[in-house]
Amino acid sequence: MCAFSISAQTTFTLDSTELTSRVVKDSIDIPWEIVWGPDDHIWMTERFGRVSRVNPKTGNQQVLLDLSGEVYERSETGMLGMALHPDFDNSPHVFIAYTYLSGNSIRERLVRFNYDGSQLIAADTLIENIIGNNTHVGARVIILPDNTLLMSTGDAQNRSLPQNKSSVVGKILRLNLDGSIPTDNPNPNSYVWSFGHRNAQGLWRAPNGKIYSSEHGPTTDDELNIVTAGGNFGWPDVEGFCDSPPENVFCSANNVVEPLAAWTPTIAPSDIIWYSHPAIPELTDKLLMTVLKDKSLIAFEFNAAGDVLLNQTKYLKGDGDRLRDVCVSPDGKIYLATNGASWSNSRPFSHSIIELSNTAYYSNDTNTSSITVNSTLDGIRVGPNPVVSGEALNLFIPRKEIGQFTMTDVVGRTVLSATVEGNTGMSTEGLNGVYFWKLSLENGVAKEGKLVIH
Ligand SMILES: [Ca+2]
Ligand SMILES: [Ca+2]
Ligand SMILES: [Ca+2]
Repeated sequence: MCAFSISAQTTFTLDSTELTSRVVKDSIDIPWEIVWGPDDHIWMTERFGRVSRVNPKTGNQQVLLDLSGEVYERSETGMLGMALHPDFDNSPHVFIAYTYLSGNSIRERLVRFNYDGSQLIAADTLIENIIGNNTHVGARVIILPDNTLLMSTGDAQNRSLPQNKSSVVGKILRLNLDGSIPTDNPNPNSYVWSFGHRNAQGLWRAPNGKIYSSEHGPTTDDELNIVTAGGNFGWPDVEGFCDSPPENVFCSANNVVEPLAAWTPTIAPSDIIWYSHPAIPELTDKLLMTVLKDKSLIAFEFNAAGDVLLNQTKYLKGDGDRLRDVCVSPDGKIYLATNGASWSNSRPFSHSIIELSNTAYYSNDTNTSSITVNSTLDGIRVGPNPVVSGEALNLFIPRKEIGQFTMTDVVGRTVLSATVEGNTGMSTEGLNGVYFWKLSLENGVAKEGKLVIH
């Protein structure tokens, strides 16, 4: 454990690594989602209805979209989850979930915007009219490697809908990126991918291939789950584990998926993200979860398959604010969005984005010289990073230019070498570990970086 303060630059120690915390930006309304963009900026939603790019070095905020006149914001609702298209150079799409009023009814929709380089424009509504409430509206959005999208919806304080598979309430939904229903959904006519959810506000697909969710319980039993196609996660008949006589009856009759972990008293878990980078060894290859009520960051360690939770360690527990959201830069710095001191105290424009970094790691030349800069200035990107061994490594090369791609292992042996033209997929079959790549275009532009395959 450590002393952690968000009010100023400070240093503190995890188990043995000294981290520096720095306020990237303060006086934010209520940041709900932060994601690291391919432009090396933090993309942020603020609940009252704005989307911005925040420069992580200067804190400068560029507003890309202001829907505050349309977004309905009370209590837990507003402009919430956001995901960027994984091939942003060619498909600059931003997917955002937010609540709105239809007559007097609170509803939720998922909208796809286009980024024109300075604003979000030309919205396409992918799904709407999802029943909402002032609380329990889920709204976490992630994109999977198969270019489908998962979105959580809350139970909207309605206990009859999460077990009703014909309703999209209390579910995890799966959509194609154009809003159509994937033909391999459990029911090819339904967005519903898993059901029996109360209010999942964390979703992440880990390099081990598992998709994890965090979920708010009632007065007991917050949960960490592995979500699976067609799975029944129990709510409202089951809270946490199947561990009471009526729950046992329901669980065996309905094949309920139990959580990996449950918390009583509740801690209020929010965003989750996998941390692969070596910069902060205590967190490397662990799932991180920001926690609101308990004001902490929990790191989960799993077995290689990702289906057995080996241990969990709580960090940052101190006198800080509630931690709503997290993103990670490609060079291994962690960014946290804070949400005030208490649930009812939302005090607009008093919230922050905090950077945590292991400064000693970056003062080591061999580390800094090999950090991937995901700049889009020259249009070259190589990713994802990390990439799962056996899955495609994508080279994004503008204007069908021709280049030479090479990749070496840590002792300098060449493991991949090819002449490439335009966007190209490379196989990572048989590779596992840390590698260094270089891509040289015929026009003289060259770029290099570090890649983790596992
Ligand atoms: Ca996030
Ligand atoms: Ca459950
Ligand atoms: Ca239970």
